[in-house]
Amino acid sequence: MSIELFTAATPNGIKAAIALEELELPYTVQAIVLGSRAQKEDWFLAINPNGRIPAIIDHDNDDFAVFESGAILIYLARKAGRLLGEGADNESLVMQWLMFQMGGLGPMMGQANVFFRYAEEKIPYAIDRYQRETRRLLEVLDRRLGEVEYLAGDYSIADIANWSWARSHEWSGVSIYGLGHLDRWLQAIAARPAVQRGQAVPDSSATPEEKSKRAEQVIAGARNMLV
Ligand SMILES: N[C@@H](CCC(=O)N[C@@H](CS)C(=O)NCC(=O)O)C(=O)O
Repeated sequence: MSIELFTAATPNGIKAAIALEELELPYTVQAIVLGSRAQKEDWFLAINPNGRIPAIIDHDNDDFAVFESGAILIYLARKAGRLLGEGADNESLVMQWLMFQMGGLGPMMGQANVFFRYAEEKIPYAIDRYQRETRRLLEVLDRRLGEVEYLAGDYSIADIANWSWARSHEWSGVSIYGLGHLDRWLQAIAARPAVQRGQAVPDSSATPEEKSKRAEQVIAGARNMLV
């Protein structure tokens, strides 16, 4: 009995896998092919009514299902009793920076990806709007990381959530030039073995050819998803 993770190799998807790895919780993976719209099928909507990944089923807890990546991270951290901040104030700091990602960085980078990378019609106003907002949010992270080692002081699920998005700034067409604290933090988290294992779930394309093929598939899949 363990946790069943429904996921794909996207920023929200790897968040859950990284948390499971960091928290050393046993899990199995069901890879969801987003481009084929498996996430919109009835069996999946019964697990996540929003029809998106990630989602989990906890088979140790009466098959309790959880959707929304932020809620998944909180659920897993509570289950393992780690990475959630100790004491009310520290837990609040973790929540603040987790919500910052869920309500800000994720949605803005997601829209930057749509208009800059996936949409066939290139709309300069929309591209500029979401890229500028992404850069602004990355600057907020940089300032914070100039004061503390990790977003909530100690390493937590807030770092996992923000890192999973911030690491792919190039895919959104946003530079982190001049953001040295952010760069330091990006590299420190990338070096963690659990993060390396989690970010390779559900697949890890090794060669540059495979990676470039995967990028093309992601764009084609995203266009199919956006119809
Ligand atoms: N707020 C949700 C967003 C989930 C989400 O947007 N997932 C994307 C992948 S990163 C997805 O499943 N896209 C497929 C679709 O839109 O059909 C969360 O954080 O879990």
